[in-house]
Amino acid sequence: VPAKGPPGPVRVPPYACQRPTPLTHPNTSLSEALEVLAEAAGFEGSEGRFLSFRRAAAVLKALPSQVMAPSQLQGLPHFGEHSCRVVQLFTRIFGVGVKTADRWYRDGLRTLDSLHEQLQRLTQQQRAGLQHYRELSVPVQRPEAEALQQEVEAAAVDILPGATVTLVGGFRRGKLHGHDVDLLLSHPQEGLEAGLLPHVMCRLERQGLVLYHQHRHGHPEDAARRTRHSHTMDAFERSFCIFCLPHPPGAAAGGAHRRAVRVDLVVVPVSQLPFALLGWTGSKHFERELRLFSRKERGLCLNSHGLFDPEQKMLLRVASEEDIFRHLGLEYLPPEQRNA
Ligand code: DCP
Ligand code: MG
Repeated sequence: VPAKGPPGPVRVPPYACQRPTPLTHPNTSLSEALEVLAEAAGFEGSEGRFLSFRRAAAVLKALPSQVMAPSQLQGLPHFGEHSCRVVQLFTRIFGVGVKTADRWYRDGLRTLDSLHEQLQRLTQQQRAGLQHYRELSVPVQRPEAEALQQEVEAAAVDILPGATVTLVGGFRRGKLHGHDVDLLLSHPQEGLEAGLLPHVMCRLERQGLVLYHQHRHGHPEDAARRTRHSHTMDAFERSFCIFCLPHPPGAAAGGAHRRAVRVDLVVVPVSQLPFALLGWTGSKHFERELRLFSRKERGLCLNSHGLFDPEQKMLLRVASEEDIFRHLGLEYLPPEQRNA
């Protein structure tokens, strides 16, 4: 290999699911800038621009060396209007999406204080989000997430021996901090996981761990139908929670400084666990491209419940995430290479 001159063009496959994307890479500042632009476009409701920026950022993250000519990236459109910033502020509240934030903005609301004066506008979830806003804006650290996983696992195993609790989301990809803690509950014997979650929540509430929670019933038995119609939202039983950390770092254990953290608990029948693991590990962009790749390149429908072949009209059976990559004709990417 000749060592002279600038590095030649690197071959980058078009889909994020076709290439490894590590957590750390040499183009952080550029990719972060592009992600800011993507986020801004998303908030403006411009899905097309959101995707273009997000895709460019993801490509940068997969490059093995630093980009030498950032001039290629010049000429990107401006963003950052006042309305955009306010909408961004509101959507950082747990339970508030772009639509709600936008409606509040058009109704003249500009600050969190103005929301405190209009609590009747807010759902229970949004009130909880507003109440714990400051703490929830502080990233969750990896040791905190692992401590919570252990608390939930201890409760689950005590109620149902053999129950499993898996830390997914960004932490499974190796991230050191995140905006929430995503946990999958399951049991090696199909069906035994049913009814577990309410008992776990009761137990954790008695331990004083739960500041807020909202239960959603699941319909995982609809998996086949949902996969056929490629629904994006999954149908697992789920609890949207705000937990109080067992031992706040930096404060005396058991002290008054409780620290609120967003937690999602998702109940998964073991037959769907590989799909749920794959779907809940992210990144969101990786998932989006993986599903697009499955549909466009392989004619298969993938979601967190299953993989459906519309020609054979059947769900493909798998025992692991590796099996899913194999079915899709993709080289296996471990969680830490799905940081697209
Ligand atoms: N997910 C999903 N359905 C939902 C919510 C999330 O399938 N209703 C998926 C999308 C992500 C993964 O679960 O791939 C985790 O979602 P997060 O929003 O928690 O994203 P991360 O964990 O990657 O980021 P962070 O570290 O900020 O929590
Ligand atoms: Mg997460």
